[in-house]
Amino acid sequence: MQISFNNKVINLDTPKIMGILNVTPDSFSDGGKWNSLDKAVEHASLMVEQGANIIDIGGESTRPGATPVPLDEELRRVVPVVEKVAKEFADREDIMLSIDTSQPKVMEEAVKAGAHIWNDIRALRLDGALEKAAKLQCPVILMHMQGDPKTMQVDPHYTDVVAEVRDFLLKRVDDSIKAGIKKENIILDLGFGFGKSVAHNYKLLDAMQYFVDFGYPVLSALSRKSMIQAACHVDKADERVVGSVAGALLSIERGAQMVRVHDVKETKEAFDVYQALLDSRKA
Ligand code: YH5
Repeated sequence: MQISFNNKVINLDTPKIMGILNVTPDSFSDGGKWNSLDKAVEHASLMVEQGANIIDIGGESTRPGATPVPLDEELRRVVPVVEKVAKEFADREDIMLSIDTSQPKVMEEAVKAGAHIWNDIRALRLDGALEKAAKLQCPVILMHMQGDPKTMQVDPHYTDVVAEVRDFLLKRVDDSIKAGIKKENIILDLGFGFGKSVAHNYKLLDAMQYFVDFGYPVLSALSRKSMIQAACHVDKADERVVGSVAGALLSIERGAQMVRVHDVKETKEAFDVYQALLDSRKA
C-alpha cells in the first residue's frame, strides 16, 4: 500500500509519522512558538530529521470552541509556509506535505505552492470540496466529526460509536468516489476528540483494526489530546508526550498506517522498538 502525488511516494508497509506544524497565532499545543516563516521551516526540518515523512500544515484553529478563520487569513498563513517548506524538501521523494484545511481555495493554492495531501477534518463537506479534490487528484484524509468545532464537545452522544463512525466514513468514501476521487487516494481518520467523550475515543482506538480492514490507509491522530490527559492526568498539553507515544503505538499495533503527532522523535523511537519486535519474528 502506498500514497503518491506528483513525484512523491510514501510506502505504507511500515508505519509513517505525520509531524504537526501549526501556523496559527494561537497554536495552543506549542504556545505559538513556531510562528514566523523561518521558524516554520526550521521546525519542519527538525521533524524530518527526527523521522517524519509527512509535514501537516494547518492555519485554522480547530480546537473545541474555536471561532472560524476567514479564508484570506487562512491563505495568508498557509501558502507562504507551504511554498518554503516544499522547496526545502523538493529533492526528497519520500517527504510529503499535507494541508489541514476544509477550504477548496486553500487546498488549490497550497497544491500550486507544492502541497500533496488534503487533510480535511470536515471530510470534504464544504461546498465545492469534493469536486476540487477530484480535480486536484491528490490523496485526501477523510475524518469523522460529530457536530462542528464550536459545539462538538458540549455533549457528544452515540448509540454505537464504532458503527456510527463507520457509517459516516463509508458514506464519505462513497460520495468521494462518486465525485471522481480515486479509491487509492482515500485515507480514513476516526477523528479523536471531534465530538467524542473520552470513552468514545478509547472505544474507537480499540476498534482501529476494524477500520483498517476496510482496506483504506488509516491515520491515527490523538497526540496530546484530552483522551491522553484523561488517562495520564498531565495538565500541560506539551507534557503529554509519553501518553501520546503510547497511544500512537497502540494505534499501529492495531494496524494504523499513519500517526499525526507533535513529538516525532519520541514516536519514532517507539515505532523502532515495534519494528525490532516484528523483525525478530522473521529471523
Ligand atoms: C485529527 O484528529 N486534529 S487539529 C486538541 C488537543 C491537542 C491537539 C490539547 N487536525 C486532527 O491536533 N487532522 C487536528 O488537546 C487533525 N485528524 C486530522 N486528520 C486538533 C489537534 C488537537 C486538539
